[in-house]
Amino acid sequence: MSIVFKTGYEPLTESTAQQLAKNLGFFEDHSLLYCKEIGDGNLNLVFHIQDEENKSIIIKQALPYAKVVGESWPLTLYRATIEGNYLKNATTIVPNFVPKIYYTDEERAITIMEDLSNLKIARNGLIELNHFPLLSVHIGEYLAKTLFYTSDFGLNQQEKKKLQQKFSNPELCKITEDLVFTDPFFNSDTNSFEAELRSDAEEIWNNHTLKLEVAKLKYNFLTQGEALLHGDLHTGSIFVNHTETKVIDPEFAFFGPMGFDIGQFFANLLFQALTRSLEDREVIFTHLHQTWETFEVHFSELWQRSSTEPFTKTEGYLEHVLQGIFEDTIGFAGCELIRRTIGLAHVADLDGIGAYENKIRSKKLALSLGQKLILNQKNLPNIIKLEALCKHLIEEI
Ligand code: SR1
Ligand code: MG
Repeated sequence: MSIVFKTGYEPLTESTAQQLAKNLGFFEDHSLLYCKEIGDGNLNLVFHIQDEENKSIIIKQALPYAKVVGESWPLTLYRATIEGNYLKNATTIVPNFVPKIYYTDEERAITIMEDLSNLKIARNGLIELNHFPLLSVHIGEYLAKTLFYTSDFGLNQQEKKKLQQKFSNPELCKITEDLVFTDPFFNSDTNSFEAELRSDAEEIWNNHTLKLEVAKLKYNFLTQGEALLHGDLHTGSIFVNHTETKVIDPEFAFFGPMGFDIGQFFANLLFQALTRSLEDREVIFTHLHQTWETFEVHFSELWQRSSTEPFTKTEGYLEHVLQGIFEDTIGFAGCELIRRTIGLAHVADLDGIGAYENKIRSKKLALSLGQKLILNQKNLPNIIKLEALCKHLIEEI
């Protein structure tokens, strides 16, 4: 199938991206530019453009199909507008944790933003055992502020409903509904896994109790518009170094359950916990603790100080809300662990493991942990219990 483009939309090439950057005044006409397409994600084109004085920008363009599958999977260009709107909103809440946005063009599905190539994609850095001491403190604060200030607690409830309309994102939500919450739990064509994992996958497909819990989590994702989510907050959506953390790629943004963003981040940290040696594992558990603690501290502080909802003064309400978010986080993390292991769009934390036996062992661990999290959302009241469960599993398998 070949794609017919709407007027005004044309996928950029390295050459047209440079020309566009000049036309928009980012560089002089006579500048000598270096441009490279560096997109390594599943969906978009990303151009890095730099002049001879090292001034640089990023041009990101949505493609009208899912790059990871090909033109047979058409996909709305409107996701670029969603992404731009999310980043503009986040700039007002957490300016230090998102890239600067210089320009957006809805028709061409383009976002021009700050070049973050002095930072590293968190997933790659963690795989290389780099230390990012502030990663989890920053993400905990990012989560608390972005979720609180777009929820019915931190935003005028009429304004929240209006904002919700702006972030209606059905096509991208459907990807998550299918790829995270449905396909991995059935014998679906989109799944992909090694032959050695077939019995583990079949166990999942035949586990009625597990599927009932996944159905409930999916329903939660479909119906609970608690706050504006990033919607795809895995470690590939985070740039980081020793001092800075920047969240990118919010094209899946929509109003959903708060625990989804936290759960995705948790799951992608857990891939590291499952694949590292004993001594390198501890730092990951520290990240998990720090993420939740920082989230809880900031969220509670905002609740006391800036809430617009009269019932937030009612004793026990905050604890009830936090407990609900934590339980959701655990369940959503479980789905993400399973999905990245046997579903579509795997992670380098697992697929990049060189020794085949280790890779299969780690994947079995991820599947087992994923199931345990889904089945024990209510029996894992805190990170200490989650950590104990992971350690027990790693020793067992
Ligand atoms: C077809 S898109 C596959 C995945 O890539 C994105 O990063 C999301 O995680 C999505 O599920
Ligand atoms: Mg992405």
